[in-house]
Amino acid sequence: MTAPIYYSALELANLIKHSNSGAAVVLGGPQATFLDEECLGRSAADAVVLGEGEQTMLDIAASIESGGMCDFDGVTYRDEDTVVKNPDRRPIAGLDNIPFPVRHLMPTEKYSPPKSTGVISSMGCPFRCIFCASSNLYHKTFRSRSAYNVFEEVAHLVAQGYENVTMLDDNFILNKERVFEFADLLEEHNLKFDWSCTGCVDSIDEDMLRRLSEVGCNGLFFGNESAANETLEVIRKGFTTEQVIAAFDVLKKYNYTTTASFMIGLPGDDQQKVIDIISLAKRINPDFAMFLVTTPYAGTELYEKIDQDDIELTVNDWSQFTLAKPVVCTSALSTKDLRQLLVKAYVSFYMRASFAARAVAKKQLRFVLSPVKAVVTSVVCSLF
Ligand code: B12
Ligand code: SF4
Repeated sequence: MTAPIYYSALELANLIKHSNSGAAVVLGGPQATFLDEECLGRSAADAVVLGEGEQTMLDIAASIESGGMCDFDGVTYRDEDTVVKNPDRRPIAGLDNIPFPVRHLMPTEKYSPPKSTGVISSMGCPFRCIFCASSNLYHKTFRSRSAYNVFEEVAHLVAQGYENVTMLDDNFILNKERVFEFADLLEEHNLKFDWSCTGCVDSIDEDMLRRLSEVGCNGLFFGNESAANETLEVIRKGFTTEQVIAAFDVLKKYNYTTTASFMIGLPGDDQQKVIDIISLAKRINPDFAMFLVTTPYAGTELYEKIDQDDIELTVNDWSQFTLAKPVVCTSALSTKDLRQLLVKAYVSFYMRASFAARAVAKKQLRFVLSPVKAVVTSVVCSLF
């Protein structure tokens, strides 16, 4: 579970337990991992899987089957009236040994074409951005599947009629050698499908972008966050605005569909810094820009040190942690300011004639309008 679905997941756990007290209910995912004891205190669930669940869930099933307890690493569990917290489990070593997801259980026909799916080719991230739970969730390490194993999964997907694949990793392009190897495999086996991936601007180089565009990769997602180098340093992003600008200049050469994400309300943000973010977004001119309000999720340094940074929590309700509604304020920006700036950012980025012209030229209008409409509606609704 993630933060916004926290209460509904706990409610579902209770419903299941109340209708069948013999059922074992196990929770997992980032929010449960970081609030494990609280989850068991607030619900009737039996156990929480800490971090990655592939092996731990199998161990839990085996243990329940043999009438035992979930008393092993990687699990916090309920033992009658007490909650027992075990240490984290060691990260799974060989990711290639994890079977591919059982996608045939997904009713893909209910989703509009093209038939699309996501692939996870690595776990974790070596960086430590203060607003992100990923490195804590995955033991501050980056582990990846081999290029061949990822190729095998996508070959299987293409054979099943998938036309579009998104690499949902934190940073797919981090390990260049693996990226080139993957590209060679796609070319060698003449595998044709549209795909996109994630990256950090400091991980790209022109050779890699050229190579990826040759093998069907047509979209890249970047978290750029701020336009101020001092803020990028505070949040430990590890790159500068100059690198962002240079990266997007190269991306345009290869005709990628780019998405750039920015955060509004980071420590030290004031009106001017947000205006600078909007200007940077227009300067680098991605196909899509996302402006998200800074949200201190459990498991992040921002959440742990909320009172020490120039940022204050104004909402304690996890269901509001959606990135579209301010749950914080900074010393210079109230929650009302943040809401207004969010609307301003979306309106000034998307309501440009040049943006509409490009969307029409790239046949993206349909893709642009629905998410923009959803975000703008949600932001406008939250104003009242
Ligand atoms: C891809 C992604 C998305 C995609 C998902 C696309 C898709 N089709 O799956 C999209 C863009 C939709 C998305 C949306 C959101 N996301 Co997101 N997302 C990610 C990302 C980058 C990867 C998730 C992933 O698939 N990982 C790979 C799988 C294998 O790992 P996993 O999900 O963690 O699951 C493992 C364990 O956690 C555990 N586990 C997970 N669930 C369960 C359940 C049970 C019962 C058990 C036993 C175990 C278990 O076992 C799994 C296998 O090891 C993570 C960051 C990260 N690296 O994890 C953020 C992350 C999960 N997202 C996050 C957030 C905040 C959100 C949003 C709230 C943001 C928003 N408002 O848009 C929404 C929430 C959506 C929802 N309904 O819950 C946060 C969660 C923080 C928190 N404490 O809640 C993360 C950690 C990033 C961050 N900011 O730190 N996200
Ligand atoms: S924001 Fe991206 S680069 Fe930073 S820690 Fe999270 S996944 Fe890694």
